[in-house]
Amino acid sequence: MPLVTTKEMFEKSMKEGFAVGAFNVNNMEIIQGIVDAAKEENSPVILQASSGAIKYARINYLMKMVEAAVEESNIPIAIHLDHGPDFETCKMCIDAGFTSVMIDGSKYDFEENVALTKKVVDYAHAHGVVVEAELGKLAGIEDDVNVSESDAMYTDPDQAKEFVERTGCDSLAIAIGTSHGAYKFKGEAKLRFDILAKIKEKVPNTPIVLHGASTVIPELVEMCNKYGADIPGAKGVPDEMLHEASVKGVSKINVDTDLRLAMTAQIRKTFAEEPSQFDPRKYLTPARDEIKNVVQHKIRDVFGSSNKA
Ligand code: PGH
Ligand code: CA
Ligand code: ZN
Repeated sequence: MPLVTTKEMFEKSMKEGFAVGAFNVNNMEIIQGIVDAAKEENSPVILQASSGAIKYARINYLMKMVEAAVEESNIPIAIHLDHGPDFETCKMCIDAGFTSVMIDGSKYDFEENVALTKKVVDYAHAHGVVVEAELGKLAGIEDDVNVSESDAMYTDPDQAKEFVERTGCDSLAIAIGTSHGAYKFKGEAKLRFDILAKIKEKVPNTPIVLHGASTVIPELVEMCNKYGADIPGAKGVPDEMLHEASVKGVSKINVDTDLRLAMTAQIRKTFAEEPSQFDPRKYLTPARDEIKNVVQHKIRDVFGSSNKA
């Protein structure tokens, strides 16, 4: 199966009430771990690269590795730009063969966000590529953007309708209380499912995207800390809430932090337990296996996308 856009997987997700996992990639081991899990679960999957990941891995390497993953599998795989900061970055990815791009105009005011998103949509659609846009602001750190908690804003359902109509975007990232990174909640985790329901009412046919959706898996945080890390008080979105989101109309769930934790926990463990070992394959193999475990759990037990390929 060739690389696909997210169109069909999202249509199926809205009809059947599950979410597709979108996992951030920046090297070979991460791509292999994710795709091996999706293959075993016979699930569609979105591989996404931020502009930081593209700077790190270089766009040609990323594309070639994703193409290799596609050749080796017969599940639907989309390659998506995560948090495209401007038109030029979106255009670069479209020209390089990405099947989906996000233009993140959430840092601008409403009118500027509409204009920028519309410009990306026009170019993308002319090239058979779909566009995710964002309305509302998440707290926390994105690759290049740092939004303070007081600046975070829930998505306004009425604005969402106007935004989708005026931009023609294919999917919409919303803010309902999640944030990027390992420190999402100081107290209890809380998501505004009431706002999600209102948004679904206003734009019932637009796939909804949830960013900042890592669980910040406690066992992995513990393992990192046990082997020398200093990540105290980290907290994410519990599995039950993500499952609820996937049933209540979220079509795409973004995960980056959990993969970082998975990789780091296993590498730290090998370094601590086998200090005489210095073959990268010896610590990258368990790291890749842990990524696969994490992704497989999410697909099968939380997002509900097993056997939806
Ligand atoms: C994300 C990932 N990427 O766009 O939204 O969020 O930090 O919760 O993994 P996390
Ligand atoms: Ca944003
Ligand atoms: Zn995000």
